[in-house]
Amino acid sequence: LEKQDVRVPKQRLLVVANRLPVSAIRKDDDSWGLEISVGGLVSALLGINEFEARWIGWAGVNVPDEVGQRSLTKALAEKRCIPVFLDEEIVHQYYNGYCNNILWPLFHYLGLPQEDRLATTRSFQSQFAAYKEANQMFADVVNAHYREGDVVWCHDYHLMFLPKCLKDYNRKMKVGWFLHTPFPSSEIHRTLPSRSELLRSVLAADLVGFHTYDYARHFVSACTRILGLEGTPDGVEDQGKLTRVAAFPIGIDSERFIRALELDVVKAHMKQLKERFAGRKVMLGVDRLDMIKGIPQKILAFEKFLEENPVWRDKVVLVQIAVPTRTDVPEYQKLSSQVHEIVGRINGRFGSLTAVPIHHLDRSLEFHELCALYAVTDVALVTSLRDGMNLVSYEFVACQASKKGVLILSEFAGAAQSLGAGAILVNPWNITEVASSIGYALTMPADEREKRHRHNFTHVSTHTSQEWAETFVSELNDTVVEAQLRIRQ
Ligand code: ADQ
Repeated sequence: LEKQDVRVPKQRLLVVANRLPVSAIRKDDDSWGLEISVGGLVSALLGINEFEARWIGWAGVNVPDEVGQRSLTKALAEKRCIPVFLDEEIVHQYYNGYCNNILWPLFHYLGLPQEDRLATTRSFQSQFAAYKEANQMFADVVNAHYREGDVVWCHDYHLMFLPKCLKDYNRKMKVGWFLHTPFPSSEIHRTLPSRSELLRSVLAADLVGFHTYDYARHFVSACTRILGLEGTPDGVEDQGKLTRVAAFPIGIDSERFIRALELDVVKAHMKQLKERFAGRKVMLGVDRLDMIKGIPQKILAFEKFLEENPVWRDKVVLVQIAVPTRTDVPEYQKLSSQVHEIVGRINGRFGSLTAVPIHHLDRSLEFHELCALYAVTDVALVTSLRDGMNLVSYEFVACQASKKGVLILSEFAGAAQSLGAGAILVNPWNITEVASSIGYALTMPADEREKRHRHNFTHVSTHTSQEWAETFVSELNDTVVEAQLRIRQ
């Protein structure tokens, strides 16, 4: 077998995402410190054995000098990572501007920025130009490393222009694109000034994937209504070329979480947490601090629950972890102050000298701490206003084998389609409904909890991130083969 493996090199998979799964920090002696972040995508690809994966993306650091670029490229090569160098202005216009200020809110149904229409239009144009320029820079790097037979998998809303740039270089390149956010209704997408150009460039891919069937359907509708193309059960057809469009729901590496619970370090964290919250039920929220996660709405629902149920006031605690992201975008700074203000008010109102009802942490937790927290939780609250999938809900379920806690889950998270039967589904905008669901979850009989948990646990442990990645990549391979066969016939 080993001999065979040597003689037949594995097919290469080029994974292109805005950020590499590595953070680079330049040291005083001009060498580089690299920190790997084991996110969902990394663990998903670790499980794919038949491909040899390479990463292409931005390392999250500005490296203006050639010497630095050369040494970083060399250091990253050992981690199978290839950097795309973006200067500060491009990052500001492309990443902070077009990606995070325009596409992200729009795809989550929060609309386009409206403050000052003229200024917005002008900055929109320059940000879109920077977006295209950045995507072209990614394409240049992919093209420079591409070898015949490689499969190229582009990720997310940052790189919607990339499939077209790649096909312009080489029509034979196998290109897939996957969106991690929702794709909104075509009525929302059509408000975007660059709506047609973006759709057309995504359609240049051979396979286009979404978390849910609904997002895929919205995308096909946008192509038929905005571009006037034909939607088929398999995707979108344009002048005889079919772009396959399908749902590929992501999962997690559930075994990694299940195994972690057996570690002494995690057990020690659990013991500490149990002592800390003795006599109280633990409710948990874990989110990036982002408008889409519905954190203020969640906390207001918890306040309403305490208001209406005085007996619970010293018997329950809400632990809300909200790690700040995109801190240089003003809306995110406003959200952070808003959350702090609401938490302060509620703790002032319902706290005592010895305990407060909400523990709010705005920092990232280390993996083992996070697992321990998931495991000691009685009720998890995932109340995203919109969310592509939401992996926190999956991670919570994976860590609940012994406790069998309850998941309250937004019907606007993609996860509602997979974990809906086991969770309590809520409309996160309806604070009264969320408050009464908290009461229901805290008093749910053990047999009902067990039944709901079993449903969700079976799903989470069988629909893993590895399976997700494998399915997408093998379908991408097959799609192209099919297309080539059609041409030959
Ligand atoms: P995110 O919006 O980042 O992802 P989510 O899917 O919940 O949302 O993933 C967050 C990840 O970050 C989880 O793995 C979680 O453990 C971790 N995390 C969050 N807060 C943390 C903290 N304080 N400390 C440590 N870890 C923390 C985007 C889309 C989602 C989609 C994913 C994957 O917005 O809808 O599910 O991509 O496609």
